[in-house]
Amino acid sequence: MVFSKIRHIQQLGVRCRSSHYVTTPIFYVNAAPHIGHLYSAVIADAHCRYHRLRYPDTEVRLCTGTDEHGTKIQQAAAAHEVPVGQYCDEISARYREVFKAARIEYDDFIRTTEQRHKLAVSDFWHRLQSRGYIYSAAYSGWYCVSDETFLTDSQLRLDEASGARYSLESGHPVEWTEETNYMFRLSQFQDDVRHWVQQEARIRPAKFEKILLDTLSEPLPDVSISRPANRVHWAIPVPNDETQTVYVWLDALINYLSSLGYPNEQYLAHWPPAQQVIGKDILKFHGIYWPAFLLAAGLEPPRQLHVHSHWTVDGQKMSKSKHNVVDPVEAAKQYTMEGLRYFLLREGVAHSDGNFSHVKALRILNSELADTLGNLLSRACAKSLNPHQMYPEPHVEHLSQLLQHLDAGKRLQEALFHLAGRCEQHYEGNHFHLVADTAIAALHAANNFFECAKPWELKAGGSSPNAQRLQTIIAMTMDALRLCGIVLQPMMPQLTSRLLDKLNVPIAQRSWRHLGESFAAATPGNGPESHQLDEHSSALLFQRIVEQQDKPIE
Ligand code: MET
Repeated sequence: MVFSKIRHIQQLGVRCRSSHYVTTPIFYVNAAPHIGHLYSAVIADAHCRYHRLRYPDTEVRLCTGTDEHGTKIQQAAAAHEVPVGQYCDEISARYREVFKAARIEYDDFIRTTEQRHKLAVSDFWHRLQSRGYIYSAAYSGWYCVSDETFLTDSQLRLDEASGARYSLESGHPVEWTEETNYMFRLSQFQDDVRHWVQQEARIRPAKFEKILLDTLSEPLPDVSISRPANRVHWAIPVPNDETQTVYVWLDALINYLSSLGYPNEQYLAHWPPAQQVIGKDILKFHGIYWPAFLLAAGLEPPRQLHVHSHWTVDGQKMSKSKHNVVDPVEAAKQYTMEGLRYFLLREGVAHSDGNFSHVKALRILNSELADTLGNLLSRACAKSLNPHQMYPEPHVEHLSQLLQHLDAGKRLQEALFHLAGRCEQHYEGNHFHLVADTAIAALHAANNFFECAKPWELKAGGSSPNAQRLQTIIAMTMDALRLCGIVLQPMMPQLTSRLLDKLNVPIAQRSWRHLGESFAAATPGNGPESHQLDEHSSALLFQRIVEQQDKPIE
């Protein structure tokens, strides 16, 4: 039925470009955003920016937003003595501010308190109900408010001394709950979900596929999908039963549909999501509940889940009680927002937790962005070597001389020659740290080439062989900067745009396609035509961060 709808829409001409729909989780508004939230958004944003550069004919769509219902939000608003609606508005706005500062280029920011979302939830509920997947039952179990989920005995830890129970995974307390709920027949989807999980590159990294398969090796219990309205009032009412409200996770997951306009058929132009970026703590909801809900509703589940790990701070878990939660706005004051984006993508790997340490951030940003990338641009733009402020063309004889007889020239050519291919491969797997490794290695090669070629021993100006050799060295250096600038755009959109502006590279020549076509060092004479640098842009890309005297270095 879904597929016949897709054909129908294609016939209407709605779907003219292929779509690549990417989502971040929608974030709970019970507290202000921290770097873990920003990290999810930065991954999704860098992925989408790469996709737009690499596949310009694809319509890339990125959605994010805030998750605003449930007990946890009710309690947080009460603790702050603010009406819950106002509380949601305030925190949701803070997410938008942080994402704006971090240049998260989203197409939609959805809030689950919006009317369009409520309509989608109601329609989805009807679908599940009319297909016979919902029933009402008395239910009792341990509910974890912080995780917003019921947990089974094997997911709990009992504190012998106090008799209290806690979620094994998150450490948060649980409470015994007995109520009448609507249940979803999750148990019927065991095989279908397993089949979905096992498809090639469905769950990445593979370690998380294994975790899901372990869960699926035990029989899946049916799951409660409503709560009594007198307990959880800040939620969407169950259609035709005002005594119950929709379980916050069912509500939240449906955002991925409502953001596309569901139940209006226009959503099919983008459905299913090409990639959903999630943190490992919400794997069960996206890797088991979500595909089951969709299959039950007759919709196609997502093509891929990209699961990332968490951040520790100086080796410790981030938590309010330890007062070590890193606020992205504060961190950006020290590192700049581009620096913070770079650090998160450079240091974070999907399969294991990253460590956020100030010392490491300083070391990486100073050595890679200031000393390696920034310094090379300043040197190539120095008035003493480049008095007319040009991005020159290489001279063919000098180019072949530098490439054939200078080892550092050969190494630079080699690094640039493989740059696009290697970075492409890394971007395809969201291995941003490897993209950075590859680009920084090419920039090291360019710095080394610059050192070995000794341009300061050559006299600028005129058309002497010396001046021509100097121009060639500058041309090759600027090519390295231009190519690395292009590949790093998804990770640092603003810093690279300043770099490419300074080099006066037209916007139309900053796409992935231009990496291969205009590689002067590998294809002599094929680089951009000699042109003036942009005098209005600064050659200072990234200022070294200097540790304040009074702040101890841990
Ligand atoms: N609000 C959830 C969280 O922050 C994610 C919901 S994604 C549908 O963990």
